[in-house]
Amino acid sequence: MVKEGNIVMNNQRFFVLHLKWLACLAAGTFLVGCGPSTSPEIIASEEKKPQIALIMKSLANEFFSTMADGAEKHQRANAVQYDLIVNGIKNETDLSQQMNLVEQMIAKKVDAIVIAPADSKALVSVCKRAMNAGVTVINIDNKFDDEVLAAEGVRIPFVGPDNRLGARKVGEALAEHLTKQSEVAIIEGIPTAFNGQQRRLGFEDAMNAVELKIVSMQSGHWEMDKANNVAAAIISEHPGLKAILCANDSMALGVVAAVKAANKTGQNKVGGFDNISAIKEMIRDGRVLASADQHADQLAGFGIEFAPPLPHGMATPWA
Ligand code: ALL
Repeated sequence: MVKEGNIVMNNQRFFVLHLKWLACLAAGTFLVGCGPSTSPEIIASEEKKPQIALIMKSLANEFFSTMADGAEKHQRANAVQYDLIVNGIKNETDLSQQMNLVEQMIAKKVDAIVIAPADSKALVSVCKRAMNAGVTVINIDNKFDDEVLAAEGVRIPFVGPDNRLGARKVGEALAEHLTKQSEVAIIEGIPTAFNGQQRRLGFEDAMNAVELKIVSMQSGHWEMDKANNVAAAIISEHPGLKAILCANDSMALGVVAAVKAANKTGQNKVGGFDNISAIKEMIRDGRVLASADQHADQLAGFGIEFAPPLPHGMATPWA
């Protein structure tokens, strides 16, 4: 697959990392191109257009509002080919609301569901119900758990980035500013999210590679306030702490505030993941050292293009 993510850093040194976008079947192993293609096949206007439902996580997180905007743009560029229904949940942990959304989309008889699951295990069975009802399911962003997919006997294609590699690159960027045995902390996402687990592993890879000391690893559940509380406690418990790596930028915002409240700006370096707009500003002024950009605006579009009810060859509204 083809689209790329970037690592962004402040202007002390700038480099771009090409994160791979992976598309694979649960049991399988193929990489598929989901990039721009040619000659759209136009569906005759009297035919019923496929209805695609995008089901995301917390719309309070800019990552998902950007994803929604990108998906709507993609639909406008392919308006003759499909209709889009955009759904999200209120907070990161509201699994039952996300399950309800899947049920509602089954009842609505949509043709395909493109889902960024809030949990890698809990949403599999409702997606299986959707498939049994004849709905195509495409998994984006946060991959479903392979063991649960196998236990349920379903194969669901996944489209998303290499989270471990992205996090490793963010960790390496931070590590360049630290010396051996410096104390660092990791703030994880929701522990049952596969992409959160991968990011934690990527941060650990980078820290271990240069012998930095991970003194604390705790979950901020993807949320700013929770990460703020967790970071405040870690900072006071570890006065020698040098850096905090965050599995997403919402949490990095909370950590930057905790660092400021402890008068440690500059002493505690911060890394994030997503490159949301508030973080771009902090990267410019050095409050955050690095973040990974996984192009939220394009991710849903690539998932939609992978949905079999649609003809191949859609217009991609981004260059
Ligand atoms: C992940 C996304 C984003 C986001 C996080 C919080 O699945 O990749 O990093 O910030 O969910 O919901």
